[in-house]
Amino acid sequence: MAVRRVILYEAWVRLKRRFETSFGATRERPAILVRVMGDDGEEGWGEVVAGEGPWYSYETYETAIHVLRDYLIPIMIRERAYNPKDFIEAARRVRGHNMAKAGLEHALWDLEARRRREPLWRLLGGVRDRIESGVSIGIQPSIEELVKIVSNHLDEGYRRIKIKIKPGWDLEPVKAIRRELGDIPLQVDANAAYSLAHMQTLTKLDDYKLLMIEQPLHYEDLLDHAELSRRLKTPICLDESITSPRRALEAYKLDSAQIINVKPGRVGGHQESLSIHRIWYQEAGRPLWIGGMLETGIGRGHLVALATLPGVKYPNDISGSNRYYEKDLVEPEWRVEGGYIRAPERPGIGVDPDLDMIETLSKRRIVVDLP
Ligand code: OSB
Ligand code: MG
Repeated sequence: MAVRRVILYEAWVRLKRRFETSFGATRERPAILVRVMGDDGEEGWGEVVAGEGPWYSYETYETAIHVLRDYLIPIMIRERAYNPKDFIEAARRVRGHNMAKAGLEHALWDLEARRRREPLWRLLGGVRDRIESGVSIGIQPSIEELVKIVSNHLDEGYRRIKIKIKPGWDLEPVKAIRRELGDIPLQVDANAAYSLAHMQTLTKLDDYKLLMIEQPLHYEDLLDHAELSRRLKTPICLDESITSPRRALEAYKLDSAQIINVKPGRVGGHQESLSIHRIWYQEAGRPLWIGGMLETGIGRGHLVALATLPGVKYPNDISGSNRYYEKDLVEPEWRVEGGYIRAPERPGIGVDPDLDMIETLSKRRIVVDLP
């Protein structure tokens, strides 16, 4: 079975609240949606998680559109690589641009699962029908505000709190949360804002019984993280530094981290995520969890599917639609109940894109009809 048309939508969505990390803040953001339409009338959807600017990674929504339109879609067509595994093999010629690759690969996975009338999570090898939901909280204007937000999310049932930190917003917020809210499941994410020169602060953070410290050091580093791992009791979790299965293997061999956050966009899609799962969990026996990039409900569906894998041992950065958006782009919206999101039994990602809403929010639409 083949694909007859691909549509890229540049939809602009507005977060309920501004989301600030050590690398910048965002409120209005582009969601690049990839729609593949099969010759059998079935279709599949993916989402490119590249941001407006090259802050989290070098990719931006514009580079992703360029690479998809001018390289990845033509490669898919030329090689007739319409199933996700063939596509990702053919796409290896393109170096990097993992978020662009993942957007199209995910759409092909969703198409494949819908054609088989199977939930995507089962096709990927998932083993649970609900996933643990955590919440990632940006840097706030004040400690009081932060504590209030954390407390509200705990009341909503979220099973773990992650707060963003940066030099100057680290010990005080953590101390305040511990003082006000006690021994809650808490972790921090620095998005690469520190170096080994910050050892004093990092050592103090080590005393707060955090579940983990996520990506404290440089975004490409493995060596300094290995050094830091040896010096702290708190587990180190890598995010930005793990961009491929090869990097995961290196991180294991160097002991750079005890845990990794797998974001399929960052590593080039589901197939690459499964390879990382094999290396990190099945071979090395280490735990992982699934990270997020403030996706709309479409990208979130792909995250939910991956979070059913057996190596996922911590709550994920996969929250309910209402934590991000006034109204999500999918029906039904993603809901957290008692701290969990149900993995849908419906085929594919298990939710349907709201086409009217997507058309309305799209500033640009690129249609590629296959010959
Ligand atoms: O580092 O995990 C991160 C959002 C954008 C860019 C990087 C990160 C994040 C998050 C949000 O932490 C997680 C979510 O989607 O809820
Ligand atoms: Mg992170």
